[in-house]
Amino acid sequence: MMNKLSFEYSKEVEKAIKEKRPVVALETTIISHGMPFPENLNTATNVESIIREEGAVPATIGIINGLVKIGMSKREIEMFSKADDVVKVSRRDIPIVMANKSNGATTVAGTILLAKLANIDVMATGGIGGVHREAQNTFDISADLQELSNTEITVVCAGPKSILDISLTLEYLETMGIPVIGYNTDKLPTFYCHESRFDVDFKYTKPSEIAQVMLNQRNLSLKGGMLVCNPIPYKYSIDSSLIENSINSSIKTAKEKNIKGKDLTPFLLEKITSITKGKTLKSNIELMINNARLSSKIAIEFNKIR
Ligand code: PSU
Ligand code: MN
Repeated sequence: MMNKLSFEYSKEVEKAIKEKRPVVALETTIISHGMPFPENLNTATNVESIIREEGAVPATIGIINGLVKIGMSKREIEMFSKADDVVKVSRRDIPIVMANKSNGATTVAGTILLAKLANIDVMATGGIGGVHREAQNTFDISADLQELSNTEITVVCAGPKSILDISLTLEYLETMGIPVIGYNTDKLPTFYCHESRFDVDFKYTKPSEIAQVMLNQRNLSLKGGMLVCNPIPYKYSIDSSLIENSINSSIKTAKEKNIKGKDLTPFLLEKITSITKGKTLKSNIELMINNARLSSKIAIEFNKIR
């Protein structure tokens, strides 16, 4: 199926959309810029299998040779997991990468924008981007937040990434009108950490309840989406006091090396993984898998009532 936007759908996703079955969108920045090989490839493959196992259809989104793919093939995902020339793509990069006929790995912002154009209602990621520490000076606020305020989609994550200023991120989410839902928790999870001292807006324990909130957003034409924060399983949760030093020293190194803009988040994730000898990478993999499961359940419930 090819529309005027020159999107290319995988057979599996095309069929699912035609048959009105639940679809979960997946990003590719986490593959190309968020995890090393081969963990990135294994995680991306496992996440897709889990979504199928749960009864939904995965649509891994990216741009290949300028063509937007809604549902990438195994080979394409493998290529993204190894190549070092795949551009990290947010809203502003999409038309450029398309025109240049190059390859682009979409962030949460880029993915939800494209997923919405393909009529997909749910997306799964690891940790949403947010307001960086010292953003008062750097202005570094992830485009993920603004995009989500403007896109009718539910993003399932393990909370904002621990590297961020969580308090400022919550303020920004409030300003932008994005509901912050805790799944089975009153306390906001923050990526590597099962919980923080911050409260979520509301706790839900059933995917069907979250689907109802989504439906209400639609019926009210609110135009924005919602953030569902699914805590990392206890077993893989890292106490914030144990990684705060690694985070701070990584931020310090980034500053010394003048790393900023879209390079900052990938740099920090890699640095923290190296300092913690892979402990945070293991957590990142497990929380992603956990989010794949929940996102499928929400997509299935929403599909029943939409
Ligand atoms: N979740 C992860 N790993 C990642 C990301 C999310 O577990 O690498 C990516 C997503 O693509 C998200 C991006 O949109 O990090 C945020 O980048 P930035 O801070 O530059 O907006
Ligand atoms: Mn940024």
